[in-house]
Amino acid sequence: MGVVNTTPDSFSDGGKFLDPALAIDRGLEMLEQGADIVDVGGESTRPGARPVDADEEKRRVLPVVSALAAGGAAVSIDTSKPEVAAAALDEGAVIVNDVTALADPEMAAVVAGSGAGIVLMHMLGTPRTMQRDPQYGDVVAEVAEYLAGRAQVALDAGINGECICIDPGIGFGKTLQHNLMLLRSVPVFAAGPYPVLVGASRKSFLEHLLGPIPVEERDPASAAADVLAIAGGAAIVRVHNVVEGLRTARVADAIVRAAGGD
Ligand code: PMM
Repeated sequence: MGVVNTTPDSFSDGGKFLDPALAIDRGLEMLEQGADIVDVGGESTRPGARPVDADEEKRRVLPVVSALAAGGAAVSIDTSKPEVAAAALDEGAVIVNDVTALADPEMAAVVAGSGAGIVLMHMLGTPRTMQRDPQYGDVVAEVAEYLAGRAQVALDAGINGECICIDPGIGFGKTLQHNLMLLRSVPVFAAGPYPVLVGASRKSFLEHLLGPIPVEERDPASAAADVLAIAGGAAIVRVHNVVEGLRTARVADAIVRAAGGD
């Protein structure tokens, strides 16, 4: 899954693709580079980010979703607003990536009615508050239990189980230790009935480990996390650099699949 953020303030690509023409070019480039899914977002979820209203979000994302879908991409819309999701699905998006995991009940109805895929992500609190001293008793058990509960909400709303994907939400209300525990526990999440998505790309936990690194230099470190996520059973990795991300995924995947055969 390649990421295109049409926002002024996302931590990695904020401001780069605010012009829809540039965002479309970047998404089509990702498709050509081999991304299976292009994730389009119009509201930053970085720690401390302020919400944007639905009209502004739609203005940012809809031309991009429409052009990428017309260009043959499987587009996922990164939004927690049902109104934005519905409009993006009308423009050809096929997956809703909801970092609030259906917090707005209307979202479940939108997804159920459309037959789209849904990514249910775990977050503690909201983007404005989530990095203020996050606390868990057992982070892996709590995140797993939360995701199982949200998947049940999706099923109860009429969303097909085969359309559900879960995501532990790396960096969303987690300390470095929480992120590391979740990444090493991908097998726990992957043991359940739903495919697992992991978004570690360029996130600040890498800096917490390694010291300051410009975002565009974080891809090899991101790849280390992706390899282990894939070895743990992750089905989708969300990346900013599709060329490197795909090479990483293909090698990791080939090694995983070789296990047991000769
Ligand atoms: N991370 C970001 C945004 N959306 N969605 C999912 N499902 N998982 C993530 O880890 C995730 C996400 C923040 O990163 P960005 O600013 O690069 O989009």
